[in-house]
Amino acid sequence: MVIIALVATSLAAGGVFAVVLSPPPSPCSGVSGATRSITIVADLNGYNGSKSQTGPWPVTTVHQCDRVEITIINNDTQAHGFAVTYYSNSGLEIVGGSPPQTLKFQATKIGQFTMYCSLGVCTVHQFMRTGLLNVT
Ligand SMILES: [Cu+2]
Repeated sequence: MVIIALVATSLAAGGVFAVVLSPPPSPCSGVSGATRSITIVADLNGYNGSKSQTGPWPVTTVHQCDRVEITIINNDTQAHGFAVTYYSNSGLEIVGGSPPQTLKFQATKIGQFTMYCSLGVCTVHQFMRTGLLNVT
């Protein structure tokens, strides 16, 4: 009787786990979306002059399933990073004097995502923490 109860419990739990663990279908499967090109210039004024802004900067809005291409131009002599929460947490590192780099991803998830410098050592780091990507 105990054994039967245990088997029944594990089967029930297995069923629950199977439901929880099966990945949801991608909201963008089969959807190519529009391409959104964004350019960010990193220099001693921050990202696109974010040093002189009080709120989030730069701010950009795309639609869900759009293909986002963010090009980072580093006009500084020191290295800067560029990351986007959820979409690219590790981000890019652009050494001073190196060619632009482009981060590409499909905006599968709706929400607000921070665009920020993923290197903590640059001298204008405090101005590179408030970029905002809205996915609507
Ligand atoms: Cu930094």
